Amino acid sequence: MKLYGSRLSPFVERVILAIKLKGIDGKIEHAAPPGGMKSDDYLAISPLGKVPALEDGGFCLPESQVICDYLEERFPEAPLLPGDPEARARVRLICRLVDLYAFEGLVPLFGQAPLPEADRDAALIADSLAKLDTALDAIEAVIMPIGRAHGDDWSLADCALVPLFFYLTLLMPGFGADPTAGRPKLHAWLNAVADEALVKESNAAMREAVRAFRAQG
Ligand SMILES: N[C@@H](CCC(=O)N[C@@H](CS)C(=O)NCC(=O)O)C(=O)O
Repeated sequence: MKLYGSRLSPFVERVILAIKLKGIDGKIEHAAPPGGMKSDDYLAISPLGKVPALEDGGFCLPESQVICDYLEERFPEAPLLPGDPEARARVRLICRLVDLYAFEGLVPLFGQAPLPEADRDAALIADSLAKLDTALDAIEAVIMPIGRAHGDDWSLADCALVPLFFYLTLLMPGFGADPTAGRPKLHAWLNAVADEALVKESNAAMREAVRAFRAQG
């Protein structure tokens, strides 16, 4: 199986975390999109020209959460969805809140962060931070109070939250905001997972990818 995309992308990183938690690293070859993200070759693999995409034999699959769901069914050992319907729904809800609402708030901050204060778009930033507040409050309402996102075991919710929080903690302080302020459950979750080897390795790999990206200028 081939996974396209680098660890600069929080969407690629979500899939990499699922792969590591499932212990299937050995089955996965990592690759850059052939000819670039908008090349004909890569558009045949990922019609929107985005990363990640997974290739499994002749089957090509874009969209990080759909890839994670596919891996969950393809490799049911080391499950990343709990057995109980309510707990499964909580995990899926966190993934959905991350995808539909948190990234909507985060994405504009990528463009604003490198700009000098005077060149920043204050209205866009205020709108982004408000969207992030709404998304993070919704996640705070559903996340479990201790341990991993849904309790004792790793789940697809952690795979979605770890790379999201890498970028939130990197970018939000530069705009005077803190992603866990007033959100005790998310604060506890972040503290609990930050000490895990899996998360340390993920954060280090993403930091290095950001450094390399910035060094390109
Ligand atoms: N909803 C998609 C988002 C993927 C996405 O936006 N990937 C970015 C990299 S972080 C990308 O490929 N951007 C290139 C582009 O939009 O042209 C997923 O979950 O996989």
